[in-house]
Amino acid sequence: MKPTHQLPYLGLLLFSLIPSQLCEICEVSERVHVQLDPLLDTMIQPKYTSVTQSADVLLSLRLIGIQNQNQTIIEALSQQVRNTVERRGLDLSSGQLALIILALGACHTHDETFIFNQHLLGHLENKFKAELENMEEYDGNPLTNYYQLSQDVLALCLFNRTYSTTTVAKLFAPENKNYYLGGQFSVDTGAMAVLALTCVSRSLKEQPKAQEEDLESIENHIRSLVKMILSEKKENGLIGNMFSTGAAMQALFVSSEYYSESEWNCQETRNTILSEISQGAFNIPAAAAQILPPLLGKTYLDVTKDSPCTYASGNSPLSIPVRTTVTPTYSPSLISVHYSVKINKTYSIDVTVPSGSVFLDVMKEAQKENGTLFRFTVEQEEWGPYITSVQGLTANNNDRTYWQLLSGGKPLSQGVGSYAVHNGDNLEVLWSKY
Ligand code: CBY
Repeated sequence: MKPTHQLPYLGLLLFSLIPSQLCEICEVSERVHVQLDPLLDTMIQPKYTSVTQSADVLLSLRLIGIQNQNQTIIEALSQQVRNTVERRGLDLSSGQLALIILALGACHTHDETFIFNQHLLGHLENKFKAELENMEEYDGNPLTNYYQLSQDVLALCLFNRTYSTTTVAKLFAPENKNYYLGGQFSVDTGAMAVLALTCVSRSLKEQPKAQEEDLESIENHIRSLVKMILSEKKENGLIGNMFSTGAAMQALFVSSEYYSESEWNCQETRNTILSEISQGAFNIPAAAAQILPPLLGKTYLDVTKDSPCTYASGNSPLSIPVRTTVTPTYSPSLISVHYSVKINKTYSIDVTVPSGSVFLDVMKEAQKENGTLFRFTVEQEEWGPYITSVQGLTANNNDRTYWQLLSGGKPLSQGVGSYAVHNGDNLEVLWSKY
């Protein structure tokens, strides 16, 4: 009799072990930690070009837990992030502020006092409110996007601030158009939403009088979003594209009760990512910082865990490699590419640039040759330069317009600062709606 009685408890125990087990199975083993060195090398930059780059890197390093001898690096990053807040004040988008809070709040350090003294969570509540007001005024379009709204809810939830769970349940319904960018389900966005909703559902369950209806609808949203994320899995294991796979892995780690083991081969995903790393694919700080935590089994939900962040397997944290500077010794040859600006009409030009140039160099060269047709403006974002206007026509979130980048008619999965152009490329910037 006895063993049968215990079975349900055993089942429960095993069930509660699933999420952490899944991370451990997929974690990069200590033996191959050197394969992560290129990421750490990319993340540590002498100068970060956007306000959130240093926050992204700080959050990532704190989550994975690095060796004590590297603490000065962490301290310098934290100082930079705090300076940003003091310099920029409220002139940050909601998601940027949320990311900064996650980075400063990670691992319970003295930075928590800074969050408190500067009332950062109160400011975030206001910014989240402003996003909702904008949605009411502009046909459901937020000031920023749903990736950032998810970051907002995640930060508010992790730091136990007030927000309406009914609003969250309504806002994050899987059929909402904001999960789609250019008609395509955005894996990054869906994954960040799963992290936020998981935090909300876990904290609802802890409350004595759970709001059953909200909880049920939030759990249904998580289930649907996980399905949508898994349906973007490619043959090689990537989910969406290379740059959304890290967020997708985090989402799948925290939601393992919503899919079966056969639906995701985590090792395959990890191995493809490791091989991409060895080919230099994650060569900008944001890309490196976002892929590192899930490779070590960490997620953004670990930010406020009780135990301070230490490396998942206990005793051997990563250390930052000594920078190897590579000085190019070759003199570049010239390549020629075709470049067009498309609005209703197409404006084209052939330009010559040194080999090794990126999309932005082509745009600059075209602008030099014809400052009317090819003039453009650019802003520094987390992932590098972002084109805000061409020929004076400016992207606008309220009407979901932007300048889309294409090569050979296909949308690029890299920005203007990182896409390396090839001889004979047919590059386009296309006035589009997402
Ligand atoms: N982060 C954000 O607010 C951005 C959220 C994000 C989903 C983001 C991808 C994912 C991430 N991890 O940060 C996102 N992109 C969004 C929301 C957008 C839209 C921005 C406008 C808005 N409403 O806020 C928009 C306009 C649809 C968009 N991205 C455009 C583009 C193109 C930029 C072209 C330009 N004008 O300069 C581009 C190049 C796609 C194209 N072919 O035109 C693009 N994005 C790309 C490639 C990317 C990926 C970058 C990968 C890389 N190696 O550089 C991306 C990671 C990201 C940044 N976009 Co958007 C998605 C991917 O490929 N997985 C939070 C905040 C705190 O920083």
